Amino acid sequence: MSPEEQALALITAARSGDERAVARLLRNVEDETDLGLAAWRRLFKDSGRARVIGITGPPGVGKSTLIGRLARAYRDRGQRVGILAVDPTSPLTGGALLGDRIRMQELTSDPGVYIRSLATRGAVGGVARAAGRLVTVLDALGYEVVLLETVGAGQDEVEVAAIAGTTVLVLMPGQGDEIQALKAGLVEVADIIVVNKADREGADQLAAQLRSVLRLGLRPEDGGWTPPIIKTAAADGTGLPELLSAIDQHQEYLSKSGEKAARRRAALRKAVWRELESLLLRRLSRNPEFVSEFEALVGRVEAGELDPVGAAALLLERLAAPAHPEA
Ligand SMILES: Nc1nc2c(ncn2[C@@H]2O[C@H](COP(=O)(O)OP(=O)(O)OP(=O)(O)O)[C@@H](O)[C@H]2O)c(=O)[nH]1
Ligand SMILES: [Mg+2]
Repeated sequence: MSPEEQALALITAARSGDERAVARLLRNVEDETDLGLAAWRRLFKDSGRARVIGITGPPGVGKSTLIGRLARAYRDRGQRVGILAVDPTSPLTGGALLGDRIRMQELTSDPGVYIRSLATRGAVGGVARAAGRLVTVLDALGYEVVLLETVGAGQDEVEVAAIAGTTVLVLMPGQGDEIQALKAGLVEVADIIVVNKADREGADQLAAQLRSVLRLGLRPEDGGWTPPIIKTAAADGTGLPELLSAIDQHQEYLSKSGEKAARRRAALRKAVWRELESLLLRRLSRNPEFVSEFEALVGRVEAGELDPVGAAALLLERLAAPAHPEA
């Protein structure tokens, strides 16, 4: 069977509720196999329907606990839920992830919920790219809500946040996290800010602090939406109705303001650009004539005849006007 045929068979199985088919599909998409690529391309046109909610914040603030609560609430609304956890540190044996799994055990037995962890790739942008593709697949397979957990730290996380329609930044009192979050630029990508562990001391102070930070105009570019600050205790469910309604309101704002369409277009522009880059590089590196031209120019740079920019410009010129056109 060709990769396309295999992909089609897997998609059909996944749509009929075969969880192992879903897992195989996602694994192939993440690993960028030929099958995965074929599946992703086929599914792409059916995507764009799910509400994608990013849950980000420093380690240990309660993101997974909150996601468990949200997932249950969406299940109660009769929606299918996909959960992707981006594990920043350990590919397989991550303690945090293991903990998450145990906490999420009740959910894993529910066929309407699909949970998967996503190992971080080395390259910047690797996580964002893989996460984006997996979200597309879950979306197209009919998961109406996709919850994306990331530990807020680097550029990748900010990019992951861009995949989400609604980004929820989770903080907790007593860690000085708010300062770090500000530094990491996370407050700027947050559509909703949650002060979790509100059962602990300092939640009101943290909320007040954040409120004044927002009032100082950290988001001058964003006129239409002021991120609400919501206190929750994910452990017992306090504040969950408020969080759910804030997410609903933000989703409505996204649609009504045209922001949703604008974000989708920006994401698509980026996606096409990325694919163009990778396609171009792959084609060129497989073209023997180009490769020998390339090596020759590297030799001239080595000999001091050219600098790298000059060499690249020459390569580009020759691409536009091949030296040996096939007649
Ligand atoms: N007191 C209190 N503890 C909580 C609350 N929510 C979560 N916790 C606890 O905080 C710890 C961390 O919770 P997680 O949900 O794993 O936090 P996380 O942000 O997903 O952590 P990482 O994935 O490791 O970054 C666990 O022991 C939870 O039981 C809360 O509202 N109050
Ligand atoms: Mg977690």
